[in-house]
Amino acid sequence: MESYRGVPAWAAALVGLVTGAVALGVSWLVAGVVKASAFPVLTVGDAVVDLSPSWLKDWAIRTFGEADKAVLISGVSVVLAAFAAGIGVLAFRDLRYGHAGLVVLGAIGLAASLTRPEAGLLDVLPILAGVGAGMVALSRLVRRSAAPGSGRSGTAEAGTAAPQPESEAGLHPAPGEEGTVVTAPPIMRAGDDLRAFDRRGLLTGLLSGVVMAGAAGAAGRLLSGGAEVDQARVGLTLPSPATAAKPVPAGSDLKIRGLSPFFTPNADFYRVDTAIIVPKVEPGSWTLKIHGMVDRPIELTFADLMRRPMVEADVTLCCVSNEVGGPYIGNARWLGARLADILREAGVHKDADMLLSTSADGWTCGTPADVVMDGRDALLAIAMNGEALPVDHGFPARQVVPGLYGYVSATKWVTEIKVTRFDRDEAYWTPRGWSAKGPIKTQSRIDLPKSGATVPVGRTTVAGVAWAQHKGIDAVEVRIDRGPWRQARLAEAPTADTWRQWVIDDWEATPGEHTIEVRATDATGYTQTSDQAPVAPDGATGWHAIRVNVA
Ligand SMILES: Nc1nc2c(c(=O)[nH]1)N[C@H]1C(S)=C(S)[C@@H](COP(=O)(O)O)O[C@H]1N2
Ligand SMILES: [Mo]
Repeated sequence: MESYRGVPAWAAALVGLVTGAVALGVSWLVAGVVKASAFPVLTVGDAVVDLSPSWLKDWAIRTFGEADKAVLISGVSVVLAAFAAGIGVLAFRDLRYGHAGLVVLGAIGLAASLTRPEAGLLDVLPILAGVGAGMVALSRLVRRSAAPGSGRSGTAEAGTAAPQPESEAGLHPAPGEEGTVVTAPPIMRAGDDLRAFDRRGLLTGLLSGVVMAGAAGAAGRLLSGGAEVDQARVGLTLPSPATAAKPVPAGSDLKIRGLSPFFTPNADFYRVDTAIIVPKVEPGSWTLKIHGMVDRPIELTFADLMRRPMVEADVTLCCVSNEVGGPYIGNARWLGARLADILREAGVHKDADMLLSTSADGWTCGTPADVVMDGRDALLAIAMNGEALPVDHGFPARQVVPGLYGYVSATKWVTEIKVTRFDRDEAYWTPRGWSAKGPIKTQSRIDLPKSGATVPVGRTTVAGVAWAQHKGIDAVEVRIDRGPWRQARLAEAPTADTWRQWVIDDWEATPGEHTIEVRATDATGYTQTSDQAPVAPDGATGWHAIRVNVA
């Protein structure tokens, strides 16, 4: 048994960390080479997302917003780093313990990878390679940093075969070893007993480990095909629409500073999904399978899709997780093929009521078939605001259905639509505490002034947006300090499928604290309820209210 007890804990922990980095780097490299469906660690993150209880996920989305994934990855990384450091410490007690630690890490990675819906057998390879590389790195690092026999640090030959502390114990006993007379402190001090701790060997070893890990990881990322997908996306020439969008009336954008613009630029468009790294789907190999309760299953290639008559439509997308007054809503001009036409070609059975769509990363979504077939602009979209779908927003193709929350309609990176029934199939969020069906609730939001802002005394503009997709907004009312409701002036909107801006420009703000509330009435005559409902299971209700300080 090899034991190197004279090595300080920080050095042992560093050895563990670099071992972990090498293992990861090599596994990423192999993932890139074999085109595995995901990178290890990120799969662990994915598994954490899927296994987390809904309250935790909801809390994370609420607390961290769009940074929720970064926070998750940081969390997984911190745990992993602590584990790796522990492996280093163990390895200096007995290399076999360190190796066992790596095997445990690999087993966690395997469990996470193989339980992913998109998992293939190939996903095993990166993890096996990573564990193997980690073992080699760990053995080498341990031996390099604990070279006995010199009496000085830094003289041991880097990368030489393992020193044998036992065999040399008579001459240069390793500190702390049973039966020796050396009384080395467990933590090294400079110039002190350096016989078992080769500082230079350790540092050069760590350095080469870091370089290897970085190079392997970077190569893996390159090989994973992301660059090709970006190229394909940028090189895409969009077909011109067979059906153009309804002209946007002149007054649709009030162009008030601080008010959400009528069209949300792609770069500012909210993003919600369960993907930790977004699927990079090459349009050349993308297909959409339509099967299940149909007369003729269909498989569309991207070229097939591009040849179909294109419909342009302005649709406001909204997330069910959007709190009253929240940011998870955006309006865009979409370009795509009409889903209903494609489904009609497949021949949907009369008793089918659900379209269960699946994304390239295995997420699923259940959309009521009648909604998609009722003539609204339900699209298989390829473009957003005049450019190919951004990768984050579903390149090369996604669903867009006006009037339904994103989790039941807006599948990004969509690759499959199974025509089925709600009483036979369940989509991703349904067993996680969200309603199987999710029509968008009529809502309104105050964009300015900002909540908590201090505004000057006198005439003050209050403005925001209101939405009731596919019904349309008929009125927006605002009240100050629970006084009488006043009608806001509504901006135009091309169709009932988008939000509408609204404004009050004659509020004479008086000094002090004021509460501003808003409520909308949709074209069915329904006025937003003041009852506050949480986002789960089917969307928040209540009036958006803000407080401002006038001074
Ligand atoms: N593949 C996939 N598509 C998805 C999701 C997802 O997690 N995975 N989330 C849905 C949800 S909950 C919403 S609100 C919309 C958000 O679309 P966006 O990110 O383009 O704004 O995408 C939908 N499509
Ligand atoms: Mo959502």
